Amino acid sequence: MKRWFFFILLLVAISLSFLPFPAESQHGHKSKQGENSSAASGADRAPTYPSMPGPGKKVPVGSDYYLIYGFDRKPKLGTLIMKVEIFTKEGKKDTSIEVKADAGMPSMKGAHETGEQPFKLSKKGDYLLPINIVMPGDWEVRLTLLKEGKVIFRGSYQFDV
Ligand SMILES: [Cu+2]
Repeated sequence: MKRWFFFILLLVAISLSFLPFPAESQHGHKSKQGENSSAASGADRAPTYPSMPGPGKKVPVGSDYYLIYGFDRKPKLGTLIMKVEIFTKEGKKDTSIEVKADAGMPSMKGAHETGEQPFKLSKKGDYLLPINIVMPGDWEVRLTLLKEGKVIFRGSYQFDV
């Protein structure tokens, strides 16, 4: 009888010590899941724009295209025209892609972001967008390319004025 008593006591002690833990760990798991999902949706809201090779250089766009971008003049105060040319991997100019850009000052977030603006296609098949440089300092252009409504490329260019 004594052995049974100790055995039951042991079982009770074990279950008592274990019971609170699953409840706590479940709670902890739940809050972690919440953090994870909010971090994931945060990533959806703020896509990343890797730095592109400089103006005039080939920038790979997926495996099927590349682009070359440039400006009508050295960046300074006033209106700057950004030009983007898109080529197939065979080097043939392509005008089937939608090009957009947002420009702003990384050190003054929210101060003068232009918002995402669409480039206009010229007769020569160049994508053109005027960008207003409203103050000296650090600037960044964030480029987005879409094919059939889907983003196929994001890239950025940083420069000082
Ligand atoms: Cu500023």
